[in-house]
Amino acid sequence: MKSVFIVILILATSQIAFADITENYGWEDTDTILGNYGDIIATIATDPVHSGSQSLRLEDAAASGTPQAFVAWVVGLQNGDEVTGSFWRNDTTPGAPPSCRIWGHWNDDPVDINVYSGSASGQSDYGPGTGWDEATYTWIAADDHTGLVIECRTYSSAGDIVWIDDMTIVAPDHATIYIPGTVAVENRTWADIKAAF
Ligand SMILES: [Ca+2]
Repeated sequence: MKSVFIVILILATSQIAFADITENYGWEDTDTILGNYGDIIATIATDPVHSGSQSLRLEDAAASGTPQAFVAWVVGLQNGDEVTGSFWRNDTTPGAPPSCRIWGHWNDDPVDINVYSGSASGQSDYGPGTGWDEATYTWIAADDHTGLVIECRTYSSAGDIVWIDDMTIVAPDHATIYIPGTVAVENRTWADIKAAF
């Protein structure tokens, strides 16, 4: 009888440990991204869309390098935590830019999205380039990192445009997931971009 209670206790504890929270965003509102690194112009589009009536349009505006649009931010992570991110991307140029990938970097400051605490790696494939496909990646928190910024990286020339839609972020329930519209985040570059409109 005692062992039965222990098994039940272990099951109950593991369920608590693996309880997840999920946030979805389909760019059906006016909010675009949480921030950026490198020059990237983020606007709401109405064509193409994966579902609903709007998507996110990302235009590479960087003279060189790979600009990043910060589309989600997870804070309160502990070592071993799993975070899965996905979004649908529209790419109609097989094997050639424009392309995009879901990627991430650690951010150990829970109040400043612009802090960079090292690469967290991301998706390796650029997708088939035949329309909408789902980009996804799972990160495992390690080395005492407490936050993860999830990016859409665009490749690879100024003027390249990609669209993304229907993002889903899953994280342990002791963490907090920020998606566009849930936190007011600005940095100078983003402010400059907005001022240009
Ligand atoms: Ca949508």
